[in-house]
Amino acid sequence: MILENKKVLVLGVGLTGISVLNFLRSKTNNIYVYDDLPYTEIVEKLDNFGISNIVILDSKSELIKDMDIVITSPGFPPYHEVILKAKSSLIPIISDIELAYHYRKSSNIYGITGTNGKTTSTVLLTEILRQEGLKVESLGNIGTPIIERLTNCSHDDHFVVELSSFQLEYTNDFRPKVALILNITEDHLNWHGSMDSYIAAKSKIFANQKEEDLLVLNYDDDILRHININRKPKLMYFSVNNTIDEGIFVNDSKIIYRNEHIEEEIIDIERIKLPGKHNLENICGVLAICKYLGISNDSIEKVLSTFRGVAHRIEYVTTKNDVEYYNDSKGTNVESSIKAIEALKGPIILIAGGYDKNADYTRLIEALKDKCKVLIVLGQTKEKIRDTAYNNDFLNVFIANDMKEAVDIAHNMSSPNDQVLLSPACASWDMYKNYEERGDHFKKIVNDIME
Ligand code: UMA
Repeated sequence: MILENKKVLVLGVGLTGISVLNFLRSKTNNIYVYDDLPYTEIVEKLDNFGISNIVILDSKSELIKDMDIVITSPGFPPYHEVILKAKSSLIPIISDIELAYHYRKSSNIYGITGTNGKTTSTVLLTEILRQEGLKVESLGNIGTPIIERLTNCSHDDHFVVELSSFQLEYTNDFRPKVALILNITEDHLNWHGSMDSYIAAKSKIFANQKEEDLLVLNYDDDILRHININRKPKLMYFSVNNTIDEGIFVNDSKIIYRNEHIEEEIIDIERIKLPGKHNLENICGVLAICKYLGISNDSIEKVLSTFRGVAHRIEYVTTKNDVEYYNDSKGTNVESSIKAIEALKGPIILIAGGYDKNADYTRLIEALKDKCKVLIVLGQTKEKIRDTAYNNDFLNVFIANDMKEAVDIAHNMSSPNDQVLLSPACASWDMYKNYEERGDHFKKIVNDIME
């Protein structure tokens, strides 16, 4: 990809945009930027990162149609005015993933996507590869933009890249050595427009793979078992529900790897610290990659017997008086909170509620009925969740005015073997800057009470 002297428009001045702008400065002098933010805030952001000599465009600018290429940030939906303008002028639009791929210094790229479990799987694979002695880093949707690292490394560095459908949508040539799709369920349909487009975006992770590459798919996921694969990368399935002829599967509480030559036990699931069936799926997907890369069972065992997960995702906090505390502040929608409830053995005291995204909480209440003994609600949605609980005959509901009160109630209501779970099923923006701040606050309050 030749960018020299090309007119490049970068959309967004968030994590992605800033990393792309930094990279482009050595490639061309014709850099333009667009962001919905007010002009002064864009200038301030660019100043903060020492980025100058950039032309800031507004969405009505006639210059947009003269661009040679647009590099978009993942948050820009396809119906954004500027994206539509670029499309109607037939200007190529790519993501930072595509750009970084063209300028990569290493091809050891292991891409992970899926509706749920991407981050945990990305961190887990990174930890196992590191345990094996490889120089490895997690990049992408997890929070470190890919371009900063992939273009500035040695050829034997390894990169586990978490990929969102937004990022994959704008790739053309991107070809990871290994691609893993964990699952596909309905999500981001407002962005993609339809389930078919969402699946098509996810499928781009393997679209350019060749025979020597590996594609790992979840055999238990109907969509993935029937997904259309045109080119033929080596295919490996994983399954937690079925015994399969080739791949990774769970049998008799053991994770097994089987191919035409061997069948071996990798680990007894009793040894695994990460809770939940959904995490077992993530683990099996990651182990398929490990087997392909020839990683030793010793490294796998060492990591799986200690790895407790990623911060804010069913994160174990502490145990006091035989009551366990879990922080799942990343549970920002009903589906992910249901996953958290399913993951714990119970009885659960659930703390939920937060920013109102107009969701329906009926499914949440149905999921918690059998496992939760108490529901504590807070935030903007507290009455709405409480009323849904009442309407579905779950009556043990308490309203808390803030997180401290919620934890106090949970603490007072708990008895040995209970599990207190913060999994709000809502975004955090009514009370906090982001879900991390909310989760950190929860953990601090829990630890203070314990002291
Ligand atoms: N902006 C607009 N108009 C829009 C959308 C965004 O002007 O319609 C501007 C915003 O004003 C802001 C900038 O674009 O200045 C932000 O860009 P962005 O929303 O693309 O976010 P980044 O900061 O670049 O972060 C992105 C990912 N964000 C999204 O996909 C929404 C981060 O994933 C990712 O960590 C980062 O790139 C590095 O790769 C976050 C995420 O929520 C964690 N991802 C979604 C998810 O996991 O569900 C997909």
